[in-house]
Amino acid sequence: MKLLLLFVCIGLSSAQFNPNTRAGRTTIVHLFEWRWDDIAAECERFLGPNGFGGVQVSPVNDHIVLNDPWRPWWQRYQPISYKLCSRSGNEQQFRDMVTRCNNVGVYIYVDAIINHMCGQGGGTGTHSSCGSYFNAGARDFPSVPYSNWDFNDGKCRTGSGEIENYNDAYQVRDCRLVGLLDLALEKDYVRGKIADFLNNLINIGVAGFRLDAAKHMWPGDIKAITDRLNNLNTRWFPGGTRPFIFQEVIDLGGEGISFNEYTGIGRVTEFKYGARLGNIIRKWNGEKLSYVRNWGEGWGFMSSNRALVFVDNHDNQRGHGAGGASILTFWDARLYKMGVGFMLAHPYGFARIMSSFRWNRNFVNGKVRLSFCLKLITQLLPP
Ligand code: AAO
Repeated sequence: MKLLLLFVCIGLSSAQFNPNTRAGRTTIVHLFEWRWDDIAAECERFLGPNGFGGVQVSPVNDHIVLNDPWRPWWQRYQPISYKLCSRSGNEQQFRDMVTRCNNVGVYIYVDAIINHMCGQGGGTGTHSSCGSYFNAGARDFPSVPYSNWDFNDGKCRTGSGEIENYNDAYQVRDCRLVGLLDLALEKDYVRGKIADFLNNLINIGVAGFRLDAAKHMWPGDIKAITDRLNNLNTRWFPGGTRPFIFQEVIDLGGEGISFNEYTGIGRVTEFKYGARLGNIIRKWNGEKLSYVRNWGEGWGFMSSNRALVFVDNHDNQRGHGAGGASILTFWDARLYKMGVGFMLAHPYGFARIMSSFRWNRNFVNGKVRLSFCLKLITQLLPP
């Protein structure tokens, strides 16, 4: 009996590391900013027939709408409530996508923004993707509802209220990340609201979550929330299946927080993977492909069964987040294909590939780059 209980416990706790993909399907793809209708069609037309395991989708819930710069992609990382509407589609379209993708064995992983709400300078009004009223200055989000009691303002000890030093684990968890209103995740009430949001998605049929900004949440708080999550919907998954959890923790070494603090809860993004692979493929610092003989743990990466690996992500392919100049992206098409090919062929970690969009690099946040203007002027001038 004791042995049985032990197996049940191991099964329950280890399940969050399992991507829940169908047998033989070993990769998911991030369809960044894709619309729900398009993803549903893509699952049926291409991803299912070609053996993809699943799709990481952009944030699904109500978020701020910004005009300056005009509707940037990152507005979706500023929640206003947990209603399901965004430029990817409404709740009905989301449900339809999950059903159609699940039916062809391609599962859906939601990018969950649970560390914070919108930026503190987000203003007041109904400029949210669902048209919900909010007042960022007053910490008032009635559509959840959250009030000023539910944020970490009193707890952060930096003068600015912002993260000022990444070597201080308290700042990183209790202060604002780039001005984003930091939720008090130790509160039972806040944990409950987040668990309700994620459980709603689980009941609709999703297979797991990317936990955005996990490094900015205390591991104990994340665990308290994931422990409250339902098992997956038995219409598509065996009874007792736990949601897959992968946490965005940027640990390139040298900071106050280590990936190790999170590997007990779920998988963790291994940011060293893309950074080091970029060096090898670009042949920087004299690096060679022959050096990958011990690729993985031998390179100081986390255990393979804890790692979520990727060549680039939605941040570092466009100069946000971390990874550095070595990161391979579609801008270097040949090298990128080599990097992605290597990742798909190598058994280390659970792989995610990237499907994004091309943009004009001469425009930054809606403004024209100076170098582009100068180039244009010299081209227009008579020789
Ligand atoms: C926007 C505006 C801000 C404004 C804010 C609020 O850009 O100016 O203040 O709204 O109004 C995304 C965008 C942000 C955007 C945000 C909200 O990227 O630009 O802010 O939506 O709309 C840190 C976090 C990591 C985070 C990353 C971007 O740790 O969690 O910053 N990624 C996620 C998402 C991302 C999203 C958010 C979180 C927020 O993937 O899309 O933001 O929901 C160091 C630290 C890292 C830190 C980086 C960047 O990295 O280690 O933890 O990432 O700095 O600040 C070397 C080091 C490396 C270091 C790096 C950069 O490589 O080895 O460790 O240098 O210094």
